[in-house]
Amino acid sequence: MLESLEKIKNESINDIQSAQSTADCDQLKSFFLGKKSPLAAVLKDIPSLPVEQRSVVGKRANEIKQELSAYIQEKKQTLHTQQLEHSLSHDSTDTSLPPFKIRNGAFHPITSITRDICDIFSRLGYSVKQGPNVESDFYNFEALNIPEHHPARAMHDTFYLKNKQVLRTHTSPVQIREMLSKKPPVKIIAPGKVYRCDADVSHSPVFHQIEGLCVDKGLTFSDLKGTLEFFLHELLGPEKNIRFRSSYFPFTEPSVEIDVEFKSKNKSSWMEIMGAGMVQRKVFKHVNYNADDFTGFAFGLGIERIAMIKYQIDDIRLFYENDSRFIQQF
Ligand code: FA5
Repeated sequence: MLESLEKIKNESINDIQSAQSTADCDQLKSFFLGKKSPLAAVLKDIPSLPVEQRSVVGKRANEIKQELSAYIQEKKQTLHTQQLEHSLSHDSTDTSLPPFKIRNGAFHPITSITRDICDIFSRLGYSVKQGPNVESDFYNFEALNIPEHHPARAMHDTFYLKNKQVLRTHTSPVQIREMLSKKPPVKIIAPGKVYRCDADVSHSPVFHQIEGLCVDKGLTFSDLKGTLEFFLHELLGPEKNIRFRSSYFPFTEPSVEIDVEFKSKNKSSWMEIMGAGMVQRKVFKHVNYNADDFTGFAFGLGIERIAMIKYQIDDIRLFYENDSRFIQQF
């Protein structure tokens, strides 16, 4: 038995000597010292030896194990030093090259404006809610008083999915979700992406809106006007001219659209930024609110349009090109 132990040792040392890399050493270590190694097989057989041989063979087997382990470690260290010396003398680095410039990150203007808007409404007591981007026909249209075949569906260039589902065309479905889940009073804003089959310099197929809904006893159109005037002057500055135009939405009555003075390069005009109005009684019916006890106002604004006004950008597509030189300006 002692002879075969010495044979294992000599063969192992021969193999270790011919290892070419540190990875070879790792492989040899598990081969010679692992659970399935020839040495382990000897150790396993010790109980079957005559009693007087057991301690001699066991002692020698453990000594060989330690010797091989130290030998592999030494070989690995030698190879590691050789590899390092080789790469230092062969791989060259030009230390005279200028360092890479690390560019600072910046929030996308849509993100910072969304945060500013949420901040202003939080100060007015609104809480922030979210809804799914894939909506059912019920939440996106039906409950907002836009039944099938209603001409107002044509106002939304909708991406239809299977099973009467759509990519939401506005954030207004969050109004319905909130009212169905809670009794009045309600005071929420809901930022998020919306989708329409529409594209030019001021329209994008994916854009961002923020919905607002306030329901309570005795709210009037003056509350709507006061809230939105306060909000827009906080966001864009007190000197900014805004105007309310009467409009139509099936889910509000009366309805308005709000335009903000828009100066780009050397021309000045108006840009429509949001729709708003007093919540339609039929919408309250869908969510089981008593329209004789409660009134409410709602609004939905386009965040890109606000960013265009605030930063005097005249092409909405610039927001989505992910050019870091554009984003770093804000
Ligand atoms: C609506 O989406 C209504 N849900 C808003 C509303 C909510 C009215 C609550 C009443 C009560 P409208 O389709 O007009 O309305 O869109 C609202 C705003 O989103 C627009 O004023 C505009 O600022 C922005 N917007 C609309 N379409 C696009 C588009 N394709 N790209 C970028 N912004 C858009």
